[in-house]
Amino acid sequence: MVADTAPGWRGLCAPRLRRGGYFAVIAAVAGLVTFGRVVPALAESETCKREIARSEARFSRAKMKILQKCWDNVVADKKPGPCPDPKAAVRISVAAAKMQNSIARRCGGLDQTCSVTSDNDPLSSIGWDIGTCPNFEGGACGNTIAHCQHVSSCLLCIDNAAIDQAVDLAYGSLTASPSNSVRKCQREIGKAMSTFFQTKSKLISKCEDLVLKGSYAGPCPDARAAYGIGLAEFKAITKMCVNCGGPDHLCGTPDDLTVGEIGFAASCPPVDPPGPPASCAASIDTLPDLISCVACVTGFKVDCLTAAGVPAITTYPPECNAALPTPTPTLTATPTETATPEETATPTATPTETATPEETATPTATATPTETATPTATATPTETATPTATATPTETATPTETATPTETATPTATATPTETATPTETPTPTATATP
Ligand SMILES: [Ca+2]
Ligand SMILES: [Ca+2]
Repeated sequence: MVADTAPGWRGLCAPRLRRGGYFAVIAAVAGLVTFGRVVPALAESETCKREIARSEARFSRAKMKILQKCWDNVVADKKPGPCPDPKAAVRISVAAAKMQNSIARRCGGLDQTCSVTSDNDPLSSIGWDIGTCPNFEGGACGNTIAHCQHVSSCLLCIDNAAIDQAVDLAYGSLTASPSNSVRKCQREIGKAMSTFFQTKSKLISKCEDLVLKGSYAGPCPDARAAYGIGLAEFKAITKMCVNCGGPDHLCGTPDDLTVGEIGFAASCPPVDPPGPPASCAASIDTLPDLISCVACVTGFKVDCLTAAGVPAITTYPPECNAALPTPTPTLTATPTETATPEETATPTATPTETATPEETATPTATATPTETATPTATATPTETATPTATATPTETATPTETATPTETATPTATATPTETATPTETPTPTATATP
């Protein structure tokens, strides 16, 4: 199944690009007729397509960051939780409205309104003539797509579902702890997750934008992005190991914080990242299990979200809409998510949209350890430190983090992605639990 999807994931760029070329020819001819003026339809369609992809990625990153910061304050005992708190909820609503507005502006024609369709970029011209939203994990994101406002609704729904799940995974099961070192570890897990999400999203989006505007044939991620993604994942794993791995700052050694001390789901959600890597499903018994799960699931989210935004150049991987056997714990209360205001200036009020009201989930109790404010000096001491986080696995043979793209000697801080480097992109360690 995985092998089957890989070609689809990559393969559709060529025909779409050819179509872009076709339009370019039309534009050129029409341009002659109109005395050198470029036919706006092409430029607008391309602008619209790119704006959809860009604004989706921007929203997903904004929401991730807002929730992560909110939860970070909760774990640090600076705020009571749960998240999003009212302030975070407003910020998320604003980000959602921004996305809707920018799509309406770029895709809605002269009136900049999606629901008045006569002047819109036709959905077929932007690759969004897909009928219905491709959904996420068998959820509720299957709305009809008849115009660009429905595109916004679709992407917001998918983004919300995916990010809520990733955030729940990182923060939703944390054990309340008076220990500064435990809390530091807990905070670092969420932070590393969010940072990896941001970086991977940016890299893939950048690549996709090149494809959308016709300056790169695809597929995405290209080698450069893949290297950057591998490096970002490696850094995330290293950070988590440094902060959760106990005095030796290594994962898979006896002094690690235990899963019980940290608090985490008993098993990793069985999401299946598009392409070669296997399902993230695994029982979470050790710190390496936990870290592998966070990295795997986070990578999966970005793969799906970045694909959802660009139907013109890639098919939505079927893995992204595979229903999960067990509903993931929904601990992020998100009571206000529904706010996402309708786009303005809609003369013919389309009452259908009511963006994603299903968000109101159980506001269950979360970490919020009470005593000792001491905000745990999360100095993140060793950014560079121990790039060989598991180089010395010592006993217990846990294969853990070693899968990272190390082969190319000391990735450390130098970044400078040398295209050659291991375009593996999915170093997720898949720690085989060795109880
Ligand atoms: Ca319009
Ligand atoms: Ca350790």
